[in-house]
This record gives sequence, structure tokens and C-alpha cells, in this order.
Amino acid sequence: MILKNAKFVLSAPNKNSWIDDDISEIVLLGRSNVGKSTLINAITGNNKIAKVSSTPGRTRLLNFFDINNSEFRLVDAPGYGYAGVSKKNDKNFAVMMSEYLSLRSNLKGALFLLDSRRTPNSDDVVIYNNLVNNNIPIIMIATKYDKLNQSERATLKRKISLAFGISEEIELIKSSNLETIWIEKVISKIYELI
Ligand SMILES: Nc1nc2c(ncn2[C@@H]2O[C@H](COP(=O)(O)OP(=O)(O)OP(=O)(O)O)[C@@H](O)[C@H]2O)c(=O)[nH]1
Ligand SMILES: [Mg+2]
Repeated sequence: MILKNAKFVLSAPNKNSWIDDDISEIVLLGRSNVGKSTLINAITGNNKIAKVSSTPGRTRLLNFFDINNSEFRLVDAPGYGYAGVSKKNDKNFAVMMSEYLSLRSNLKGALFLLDSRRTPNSDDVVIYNNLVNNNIPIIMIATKYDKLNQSERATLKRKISLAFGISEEIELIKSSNLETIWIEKVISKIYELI
């Protein structure tokens, strides 16, 4: 199953541009280049909808996508932690995100993406704690799983749970460009939340 009818609605720099209705939203969060746009493309079966960026971290806006004619929305957040952004842009990003995560009543859950090859860093921990503190349900996704060897696969959950100081019993969806099995899992998790 893929989500039919995905279309871009608008980009918002702050809460003045948010859409005023009660349609549920699911936000995508993760470091620059983790694979957020790729994931939106995969679950909507639409390779053009969220342009896979070649300049990591360039867009600094929340991008709203309507799914299935207002069944719910996906919200693509800018990737954080990109070395090329200025301090001012970084601050704008932090304000925009904390405003959205703490004030947005439409928000029903987060797809929290982590690059399988990397150890989660302090930026990831800040976002994770922000989600937990705002009681936003988290769907954790390890991207680029195809790039791991056997031993890296065996220790992936331990690496992630250690970084966040949480139990190894975490539910983790492993996503990869080379497979489609995970797509259904992500979609059914979204439907549990909206
Ligand atoms: N091998 C592999 N590559 C992937 C996978 N997912 C994404 N990529 C690649 O990773 C790069 C970044 O993907 P994007 O989807 O643009 O990442 P993003 O999180 O949207 O990046 P920003 O919008 O800049 O924050 C692209 O070259 C993708 O093709 C995956 O599962 N496996
Ligand atoms: Mg992107």
C-alpha cells in the first residue's frame, strides 16, 4: 500500500502561515541528508513530490503536504545540524521547531529519522527530548539500512538506545532504498496515530 493523492500545499516560516483547520499532521524530523524527502517520496509513491535535495539543509521552512485529499498532512521539516548554516539560521530553525512542536494541536506524531551508519548526536538528542517533553508519539526510523554490514546491523539498536538513554527494546523501523517492506510499516503506524 502507498498513500495516494499527495500534493504540496505550502511552506511556512512560522506559525502565522500554518493552516487553520483540524486535519491531523505527522512531522518528519532528522538531520540534514538523513533521507526525509526520500521517505516522503517512497510512502507516497511520488518521486517528484518532495524534491530530493542536492544541497543539504538548504530549505529552512516547514513544508506541508496534503495526503489523500485532506485525510491528513505530512510536514517535512528542514534537516538540522548542517555545518553550512549560519548561527542566525540555526536560531531561526530552533524557534520554528519548538513553536511547531509545542503549539501545534494538529500534530499527532513524528517520524524521527536516524541515519543507520551514524551515531545519534546532541542535535538528535535535543529533538528527541523535545518530542518526549511535548508528549508527541515517535515513530523511529533507521534510514540507509542497506549500507550496514552484518555486525553493524546486529548492534544498531544498542547504538541508538545508548545515545538516547532508553531501553534496547525500542521499536525501530529499518528503511532502505533497496526494499519496500518497511513502507507498509510506516504507513500503518501513521494510521494508528492520526
Ligand atoms: N543507500 C541509501 N541512500 C539513501 C536512502 N535514503 C536516502 N538516501 C540518499 O541520501 C541522500 C539524502 O536524501 P534526502 O531524502 O534528500 O535527505 P533529506 O533528509 O531530505 O535531506 P535535507 O532535506 O537536506 O535535510 C540522497 O542522496 C538519497 O538518495 C537509503 O535508504 N539508502
Ligand atoms: Mg529534504
